[in-house]
Amino acid sequence: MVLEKLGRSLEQAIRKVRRLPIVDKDAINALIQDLQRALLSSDVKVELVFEMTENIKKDAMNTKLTKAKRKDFIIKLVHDELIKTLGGKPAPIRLKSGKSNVILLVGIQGSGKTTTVGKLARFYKNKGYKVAAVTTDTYRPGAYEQLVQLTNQIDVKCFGNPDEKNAIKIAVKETKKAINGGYDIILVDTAGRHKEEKELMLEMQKIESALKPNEVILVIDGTLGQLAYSQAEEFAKATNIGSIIVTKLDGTAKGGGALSACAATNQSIRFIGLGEKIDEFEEFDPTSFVGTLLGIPDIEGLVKKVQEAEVDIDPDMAKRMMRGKFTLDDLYYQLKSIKKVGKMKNILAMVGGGNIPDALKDDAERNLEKWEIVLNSMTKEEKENPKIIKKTRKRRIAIGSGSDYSTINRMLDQYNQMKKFMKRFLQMQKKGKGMPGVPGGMAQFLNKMGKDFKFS
Ligand SMILES: Nc1nc2c(ncn2[C@@H]2O[C@H](COP(=O)(O)OP(=O)(O)O)[C@@H](O)[C@H]2O)c(=O)[nH]1
Ligand SMILES: [Mg+2]
Repeated sequence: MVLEKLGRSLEQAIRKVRRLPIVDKDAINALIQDLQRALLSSDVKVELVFEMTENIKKDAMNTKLTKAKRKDFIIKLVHDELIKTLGGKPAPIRLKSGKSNVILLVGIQGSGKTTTVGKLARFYKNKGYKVAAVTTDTYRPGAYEQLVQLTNQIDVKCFGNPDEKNAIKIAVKETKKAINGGYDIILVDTAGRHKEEKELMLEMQKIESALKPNEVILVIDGTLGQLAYSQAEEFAKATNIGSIIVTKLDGTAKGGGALSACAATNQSIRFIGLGEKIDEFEEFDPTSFVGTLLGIPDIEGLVKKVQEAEVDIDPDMAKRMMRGKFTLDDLYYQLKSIKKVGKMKNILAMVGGGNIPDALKDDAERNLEKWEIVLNSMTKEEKENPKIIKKTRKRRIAIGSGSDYSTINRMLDQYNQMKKFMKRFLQMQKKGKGMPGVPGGMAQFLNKMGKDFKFS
């Protein structure tokens, strides 16, 4: 397993909590100590460890839940904090079909770029893409042969020119050849010597501006631990890093430090390298990664259970709301996500102190599908600013969606009420009056948002 030692100590800490008859203050303090020890020994930065554990402690101490739910809640706090530390799941690379997509790999020598080009080629080939590799490394003797050998294993074409000494020329010429060859994905390997070398950074910049890749991926050696931070920063200054691949996570005790350091640079980690072999590589998904680390295979089940006691708000929507924006789409998605959990009434009651009439709540649950059809007949402008929906527009929407006026009116009513309700909720937050019964995660989240958006 990756980060075996860290995983073992985290799992032990979680098991300890699970075994306790009740989770009291002492138990929380003991858990915090266990977590700190585990994270520090995985080379996670001291400040970050304290910030993480402080967050967990605060939420764990301040949240009132029933005894049974409390255990799961605290485990989920740990889980969420770890995921937050690892950054979210990156959006997939935007690959255009019918076009050649160029992915440029950068990083210092020995970080594992060439190996990773082979791994990526295999990964995308298995997904059905026509993949080619380009090597532009003119520094390392045998760099060209290294990649040829790797790509031969998986029957992927490798472009390069061992006789040319100018890396930028190679990059341009050989990538062009690959584009003409009609490849879907072209993986460009580069040289890397030392992060301080200005020349190297300049070369990267030139290759980037010549090739205009779909994505630049930084390859970082996981054995660096928290030192990965400064390296990632250095490269991010020079090139447009889109994501990071952390290699050599097999057999290093410092993986936690490397992963958290990379995430701290605000780049997402897209893949991780787990060995020298071409298939020792996987997509990085913080949720399942943390689930494995904590020894909680069914994190979904646990999350669901805790969700029943917790309010879940889409952070993007919350941000828009904080700026006073709340659209019909927001209403729809919010209700839909709540409906999925099947606890809409409880949740609305929880955040609103029961101020939304029952009839209204039931109405939303029942009408969600009808609303979807109505929404599909509306323009973006109308959804963002429903005020403009007057007679003529309403008629058009009714005809377009095959709905009657009452459905549309009902939805607009719901929207207005919900908007009013949200406004009141936000005002209360602004005044620092917490909502009774709102669990810590939500309250903390909104407080943080409040700070970000400077309420006063
Ligand atoms: N254990 C392990 N070794 C790796 C991994 N990725 C690369 N390596 C090794 O690291 C060394 C340098 O890799 P290379 O791809 O040549 O790095 P480059 O200089 O950045 O192109 C080689 O010996 C690789 O086999 C990995 O995920 N795990
Ligand atoms: Mg190389």
